[in-house]
Amino acid sequence: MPLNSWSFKNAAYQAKFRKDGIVSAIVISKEDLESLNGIFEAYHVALDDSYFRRFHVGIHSNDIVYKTQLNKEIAGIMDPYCKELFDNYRRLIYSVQIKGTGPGSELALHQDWSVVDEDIHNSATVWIPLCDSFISNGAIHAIPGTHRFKPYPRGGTIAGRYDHLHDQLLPLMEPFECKAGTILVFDSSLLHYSPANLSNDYRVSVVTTIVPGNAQVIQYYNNPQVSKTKAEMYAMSDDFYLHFNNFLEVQAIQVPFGNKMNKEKTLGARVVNSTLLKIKIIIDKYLFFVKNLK
Ligand SMILES: O=C(O)CCC(=O)C(=O)O
Repeated sequence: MPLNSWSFKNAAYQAKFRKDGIVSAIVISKEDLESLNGIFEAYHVALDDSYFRRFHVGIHSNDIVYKTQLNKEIAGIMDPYCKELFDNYRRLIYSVQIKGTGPGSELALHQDWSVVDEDIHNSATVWIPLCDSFISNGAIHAIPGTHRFKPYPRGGTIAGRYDHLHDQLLPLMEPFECKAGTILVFDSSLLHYSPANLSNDYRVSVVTTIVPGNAQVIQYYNNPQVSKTKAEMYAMSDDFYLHFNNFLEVQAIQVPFGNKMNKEKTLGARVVNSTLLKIKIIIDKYLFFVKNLK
């Protein structure tokens, strides 16, 4: 684990997270689940049908009032659960994601963006499905253990190192089916994806990110005209996703905001050999097991 980590209060969750980088934790109450569903419905009545035929990410909205209100309302329900689960953490904003139905709803293999300097800190995505999440409606799949790989900068202007290996890595992906209201926590650097939702109903999830209590939130920015090998680091506020409204612009013209830090990070090379990567994943799992034998 990095030097400065948030942690689970529950030792068994913490040990599992160290090993796999993903933990299916507690399930929120039925009443709170109903409230979250009610909040989703209240804020999304006007969405047209196309939102329910693809994967929609709430923070991509440019509507700051919508994002601010949604964050506030979800916080009222979810913050007590975060307090119960985690130590030494701060959370970024809450939002929702809609996994529509049909082939356009797949979310291909990826790692989530870096939001802290992962040489010293770690961060995690906290994801709560508002209905049961199972394989045929696109359960999250992940390759446990891949959060231990050396971290490289990730972000909107940086091509994923592994994204093109989606098909080759599929056999190593494990499904994490969850009951409605389960709090699933996964390291931001974990390799994961969710297949297309082939059921008849869209699936909504609530999502946030947690970082260590005293970690600076950051974003990486790479302009290939300036450097092909380094990403610049920007200090961001905890609520930067509220103000970030150029997610969908062409990567290279995204304008960074926040305060440029006097720090650069070397970009990781695109991984070319999937067989070597698979062997590395298997050996790493074995070494972790051996090291932790008591
Ligand atoms: O909701 C899903 O199906 C996938 C979510 C995900 O991969 C993410 O939030 O990074």
